[in-house]
Amino acid sequence: MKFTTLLSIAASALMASQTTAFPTVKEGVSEQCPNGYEVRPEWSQMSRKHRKQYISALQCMINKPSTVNETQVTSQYEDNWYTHQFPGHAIHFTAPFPPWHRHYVYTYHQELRACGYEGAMPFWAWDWNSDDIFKSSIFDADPEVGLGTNGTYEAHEDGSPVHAFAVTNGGLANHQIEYPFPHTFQRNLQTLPKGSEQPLDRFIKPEEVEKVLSFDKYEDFHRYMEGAPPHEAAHLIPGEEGTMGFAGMHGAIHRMVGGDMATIIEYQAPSWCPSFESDESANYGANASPNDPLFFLHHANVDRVYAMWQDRDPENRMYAYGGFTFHNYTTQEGTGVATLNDTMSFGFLTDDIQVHEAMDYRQQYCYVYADKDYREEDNLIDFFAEAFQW
Ligand SMILES: [Cu+2]
Repeated sequence: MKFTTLLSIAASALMASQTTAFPTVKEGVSEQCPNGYEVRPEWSQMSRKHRKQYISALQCMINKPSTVNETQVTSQYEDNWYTHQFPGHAIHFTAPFPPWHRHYVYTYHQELRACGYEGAMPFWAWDWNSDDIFKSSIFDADPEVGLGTNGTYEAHEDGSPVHAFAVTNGGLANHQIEYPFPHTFQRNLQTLPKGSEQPLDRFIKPEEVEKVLSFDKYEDFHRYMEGAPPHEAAHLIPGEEGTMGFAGMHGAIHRMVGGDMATIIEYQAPSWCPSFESDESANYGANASPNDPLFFLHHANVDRVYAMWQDRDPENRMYAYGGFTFHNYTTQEGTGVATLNDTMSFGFLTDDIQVHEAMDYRQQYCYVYADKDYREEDNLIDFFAEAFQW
């Protein structure tokens, strides 16, 4: 392309950017949020600068020593995984699922900040990308600004895998997980993972989001959004009573991304692990899923759906809460009566909080979520960088 043509494109981009750039902090303040509300962007809306900082911050967390007082975990990056694993029965398929993960994602964002990331916590809007989910901009091989693509399957001559579904590109290429046993972090992207009768991308459509927002009762909302464990008849999920294979929008993403996100770990799993086969992509609990950085962008979107549900009827929904406090994975039954004053534990990662402290995301955490037309303000610099290959 001629240089003059590039210049004229650049000039029109400059004009366009003046109408499409948005501030990263929304106007308006409150007593609780004197600096305004951060706008959480979708990954595709982030500036190149922020995506680059995000990747460097992940590297920084990998290089920081563990602050969790446990011997098996060696880095701050793995502290996050460890913290999510141990209260598993209390935070999945139970009432605290939405607020616990809200505070967890917030804590992770603070860690990214301490590692030099200056932007707001991004999300992965699978509902905006549901026509072809694996074409989301989040799957990017770029070593500076990408989170990597699908894993690769490499086999020895006898057919046994070298690194089954190891992610070998992007900013976290070949990242080694130390615990519960050493492996390269993995992805096995498929819309029809083994064990599913129909493609799971049907659960992440905008119509599904619309449906979940229509439930008035908190328990109905959180159950439909989270989904049921695999092989469990979703007998408590509204509209799905007794049917098998209901994944929900949250569960569908875990299972479709596969690998660490679905807790499919190495081919040679230790004896105490449930038996895995390298071509399987079932979800046996997803507790090791924070090993994949996509986890936090996925859960930011889960939180966005929760925020949208609250905003539909703030008076009745902002502090709506109830259901079970414990899920028994063997009997698939819930026990315990959940209340707003229950304590949520984050192990050694951060202080315990009570449920009611994680309800009003705007006033308690000072953020809002971007709309589809939002762009971070320095996208113009991105444009020049791309046009002139800086
Ligand atoms: Cu979780």
